[in-house]
Amino acid sequence: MRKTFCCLLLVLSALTGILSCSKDDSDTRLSVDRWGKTVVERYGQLKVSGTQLLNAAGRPVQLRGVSSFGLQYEGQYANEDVIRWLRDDWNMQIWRAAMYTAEGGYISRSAVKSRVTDSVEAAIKLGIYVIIDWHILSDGDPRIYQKQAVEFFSEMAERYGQYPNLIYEICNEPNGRDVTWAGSVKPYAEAVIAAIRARDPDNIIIVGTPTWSQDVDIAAASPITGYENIMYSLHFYAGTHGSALQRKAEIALSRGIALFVTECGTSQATGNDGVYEAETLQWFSFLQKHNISWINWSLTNKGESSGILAKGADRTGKGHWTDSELSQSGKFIRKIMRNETQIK
Ligand code: IDC
Repeated sequence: MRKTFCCLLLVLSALTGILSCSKDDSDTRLSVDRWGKTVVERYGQLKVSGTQLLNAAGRPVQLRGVSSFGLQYEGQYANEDVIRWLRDDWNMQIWRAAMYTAEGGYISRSAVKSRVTDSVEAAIKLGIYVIIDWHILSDGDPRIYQKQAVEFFSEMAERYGQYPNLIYEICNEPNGRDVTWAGSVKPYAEAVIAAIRARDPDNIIIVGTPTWSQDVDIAAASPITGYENIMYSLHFYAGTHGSALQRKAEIALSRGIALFVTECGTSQATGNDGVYEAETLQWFSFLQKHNISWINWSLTNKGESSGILAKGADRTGKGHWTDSELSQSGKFIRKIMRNETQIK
């Protein structure tokens, strides 16, 4: 009798094990689950509550993905083949279309916009999330091209606002001594957010923060009010930024704003040196602990150490790169995204 009881207990615990496993697999860290459901089919319309990014069912989610390189330089990868490959081989849940404004980007060459719309349309088809990144960099004050930003985001919101796949990142990295939160970034953000919200009531809008998207603590002291689903970007490069920046992130969280790491690198902030694997892993466990989504910079074969492709990798834009065409950083990040390296 006791034997039968024990057997029954064993069978029961095995069953609960199987059930809880399948529950975990169905809704975490997969671009497409074992039943063929894409991440957007499972999570649906994202929203923000306090410091947390939530799926439509109200459950906290962490997204992980890859950023394009500057689309004006290597726009050939912003296509369905490459994005599908990253979704299926890398388990990528979100793609960031980095459209520089200056440095030969949108302001002087508006045709680069088609690389953004190609990205968005591929992401919608493939059921992943996509960030439209207004990539200010050498033009450190977002107000310089505010008028163009309002026009651009109005058009994007009008065209794609009804799709839950879309996330807006309205100023990559504000920078410069005179570029403050109160004087530049916040008023710029309020203007662009108003234009987006007139056309898209709910998709997430991510606001850059001063000092190359590091001063999240300053933004948190005076956050944007009157709108739902606003997040703030935090950027790090593992060879340059460590515990001091994590401390700023913790202050921001304690003040109640939601953070999104829309760009991070395994190198130094130059995009080179490293790869700083141990430091990157430490950052990823910090982000996992706080349930903060992250996107890795970047898909390039330029030969810089932050890039995920090796220098000689195929440049035609067909994707399907072999292992030997990946850089050290690419191999490292791919394993993490495929859940082969556990983040503790
Ligand atoms: C870098 C590229 C590099 C390029 C430079 C200027 O990696 O090849 O020459 O831009 O166009 C950022 C920026 C991102 C930078 C990256 C590395 O958002 O555009 O890309 N970085 O320097 N912030 C911190 C680091």
